[in-house]
Amino acid sequence: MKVLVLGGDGFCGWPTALHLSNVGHDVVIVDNLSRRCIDVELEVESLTPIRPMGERLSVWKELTGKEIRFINLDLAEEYDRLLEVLLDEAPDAVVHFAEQRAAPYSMRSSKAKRFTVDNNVSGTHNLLCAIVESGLDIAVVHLGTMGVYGYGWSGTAPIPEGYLTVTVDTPDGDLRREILHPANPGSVYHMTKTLDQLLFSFYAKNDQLRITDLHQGIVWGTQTPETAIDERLINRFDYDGDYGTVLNRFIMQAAIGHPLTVHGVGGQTRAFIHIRDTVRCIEIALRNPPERGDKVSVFNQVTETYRVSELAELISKLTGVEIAFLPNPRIEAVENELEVTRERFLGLGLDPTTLSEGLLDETREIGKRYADRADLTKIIARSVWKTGMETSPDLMR
Ligand code: NAD
Ligand code: USQ
Repeated sequence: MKVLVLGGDGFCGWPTALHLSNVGHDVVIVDNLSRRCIDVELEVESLTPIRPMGERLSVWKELTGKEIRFINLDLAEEYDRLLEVLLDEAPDAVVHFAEQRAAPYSMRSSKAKRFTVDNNVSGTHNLLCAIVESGLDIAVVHLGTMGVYGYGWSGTAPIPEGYLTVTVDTPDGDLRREILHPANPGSVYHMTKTLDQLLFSFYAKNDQLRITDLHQGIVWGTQTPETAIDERLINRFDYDGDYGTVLNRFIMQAAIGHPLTVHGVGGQTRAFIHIRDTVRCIEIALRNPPERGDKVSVFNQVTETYRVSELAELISKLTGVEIAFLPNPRIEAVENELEVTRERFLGLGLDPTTLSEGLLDETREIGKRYADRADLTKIIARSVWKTGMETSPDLMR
C-alpha cells in the first residue's frame, strides 16, 4: 500500500512510519515539525537525542535500502497544498497522528487552548474535506484516545469499542439505538478528539469515507525493533511536565533517582499500550479498513489498565526510588475504575506486549543512558487546569 503518515516525525508516528516501510509499504511522512517548535517554546528537549528529519530518512535508506519521503506541510493551515499532495500521491490510506496531543499543554494558557482546538479540529476537517474534493478512495486511520469516553463513566461496566446500544423511551414504545459512547473529555486536548469523532461520523455518513478511529491508551516505552537499529533512528522520549506521560516519566525518574511524581493519591486508573504494539495495531487497522458506506470503525487500542499508585509502587519496589505524593495540577476524579473492551485487535491477531520487568529495564536503560540530558527543573507538572491551583516545587536540583 502507499500510506501517508501525517505526524510522522512524532513519538508514535516515527516508529510507525519505519515499521510500515519495513514491512513493505510505500511511506510518505507529512509533518510541519510543530512538535519540535513546542520543545523550543517550552525550553526542553526529548531525553533521547532525536535527529533532524533529513538525517533520519537518509540513515533509514542507507541501512535498509528503503526510501521514505517527507513533505513539510501544516495540515490545519495549508488546505490547497494538502489537496495537491493527495492528488499527486494518490495514497491508498492516510494514518493521522498530526495533532497537539498533550492534555497539560492544552490547559496551560488561552493561547495553548486556542492553538490546540484550531490545530486539531481544522487539521482533521481539512483532511476529510480534501479527501472528498480529491474524489479518491483513501482510507483514514486516525489516532483517537481513551479519554473521549472519560475514565470510569460507567463504573465497572466495560467501555465498549466506540458504540453503545441504548433504549429510548418513546410514546410508541421502546426504541433500540446504537449511539456513539457519550463524550466525556477531561481537557481541551481530549475535547478536540471528541470533536474529531463527530467530524468522522458525518463524513462517513455523507460521503461514505472509510474511517477507522483508534482510541488509544497511554503509550509507553520508546524503542521499536526499527528505531533500535541505529542511534540516529532513535525515537523521542518526553519526560517534562507537559508532554511526558505517566509511566515513561516514572521510569525516567527512577533512572535518575528522582522521587516518583504521583498526582494526589494516585487513584487514577488508566489504559496503557507499549509503543511496539502501537505500530502493530496501526498495521492491522490498515489491513482491515471498513467498506464504503460503513459507520466509522472504532477500536480500543489498549492492552492493560493500571492505577497510577500501582505503577509507582511497582517501580519503587524494583528500583528503591521513593514516591512523592504531590498536589494534583489537574481537575480529575481522585480515583476511578476502568474496564475496557479490547476484543477487536485481539480478534485480528494482536499478541499483546504486557508490562514486564524486562521491558521496564529496557526503557530504564534509555533513561540512564541519556540522564545527563535531563533538565530537572522541567520535571514537575506546572500547567494547571484552573488558575491558582497549587503545584509542587522542584524535588531535585
Ligand atoms: P507527537 O506530538 O509526538 O506527534 C505528533 C506529530 O504531529 C508531531 O510530529 C507534530 O509536529 C505533528 N503535527 C501536529 N500538528 C500538525 C499539523 N497541523 N500539521 C502537520 N503536522 C502536525 O504525539 P504522539 O505522542 O506521537 O501522538 C500521536 C497521536 O496519537 C496524537 O494524535 C495523539 O493524540 C494520539 N495518542 C497519543 C498517545 C500517547 O501516549 N503518546 C496516546 C493516545 C493517543
Ligand atoms: N500523572 C501522575 N504523575 C505524573 C504524570 C501524570 O500522577 O507525573 C497522572 C495524571 O494526573 C493522570 C494520569 O497520570 O491522572 C495520566 O496522565 P498522562 O499525562 O500519562 O496521560 P494523559 O494526560 O491522559 O495523556 C496521554 C497522552 C494523550 C493520550 C492519552 C491517552 O498525552 O495524547 O490521548 O494519554 S488516555 O489517557 O488513555 O486518554
